Amino acid sequence: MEKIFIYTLMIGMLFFSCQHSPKTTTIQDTPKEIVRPEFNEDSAFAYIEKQISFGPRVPNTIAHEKCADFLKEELSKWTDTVFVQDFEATAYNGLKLKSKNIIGVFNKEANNRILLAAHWDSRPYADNDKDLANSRQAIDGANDGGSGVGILLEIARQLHLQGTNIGIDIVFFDSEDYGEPQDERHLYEGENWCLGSQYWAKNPHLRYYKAKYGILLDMVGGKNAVFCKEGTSKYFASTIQDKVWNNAHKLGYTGKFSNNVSNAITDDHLYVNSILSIPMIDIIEMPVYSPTGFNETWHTMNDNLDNIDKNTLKIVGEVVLFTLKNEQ
Ligand code: AHN
Ligand code: ZN
Repeated sequence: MEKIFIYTLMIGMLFFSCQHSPKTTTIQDTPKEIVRPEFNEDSAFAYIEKQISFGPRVPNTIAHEKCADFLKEELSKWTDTVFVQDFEATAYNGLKLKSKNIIGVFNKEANNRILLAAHWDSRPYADNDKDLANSRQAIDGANDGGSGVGILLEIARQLHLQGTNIGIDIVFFDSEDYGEPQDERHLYEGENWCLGSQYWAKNPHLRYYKAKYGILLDMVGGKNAVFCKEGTSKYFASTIQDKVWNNAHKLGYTGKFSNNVSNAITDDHLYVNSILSIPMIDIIEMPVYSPTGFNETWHTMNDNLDNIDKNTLKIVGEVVLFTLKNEQ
């Protein structure tokens, strides 16, 4: 009788303790809940599709002009203020490029600001295509140009729906990709890439423009893309880079945001760092064993919609939005 009583008591205690143990652990360590932000990759993809529908967005073409109108219209749906900077850039060969940086602003008055950017022009030359006959053909730039803009337009839409307390500036740089073709590289020198960001860094849309940091998106829609820590970003803004990569890891994207370091490149963030002294990182796909440094479609006719991966768009979109939410 006594034994039965003890067993009953023990089983009861076991039951009691099992029921209550989870509660005890949550009180002891209250990990901050990870809230996955809402980001619609179908919408980001549709934004890429729309850009491509105009034709290659090469400066001095009708397609480029039409796309500029679209970007301005779309940004004005979601942001508070839109600025368009008209300027004439000079290409490597002396050609004057009618260029436009397009800027959408949330909370113009806020001091706490984050800068987001991508280039919106597309390259006039498929000079990395294995078919040499294509070396002066303009590319769709679905990934190179289109993907960063697509993700940022979707982020703008989500920020409009979800709200933001901090200031956010979305800058679409023009004339990034009009650098000299590979087979004429020996004929030219100078800083012939990233003409829009060079202009903007010297002439920001507001005179005393300042942001806590910036994130550039470039080639963020590739199939099975992995993002390494790009060297120029590491040199100027390693704290920001580590923060963004840690955020990616918190969201479960450890394999996609690798701690491997890739080469330091000249991209739009270089000029924001060196001229404006705003620490800015580049999220850019640079596969480790790639001969060009970039993915296989880079500056080829294959940089088209067929080679865009919605899953990559989703991952990058979530990581950037999550980073913004953590600054609120
Ligand atoms: C150069 O290859 C000089 N810069 C890489 C930046 C780039 C080109 N991003 C897209 N296209
Ligand atoms: Zn390019």
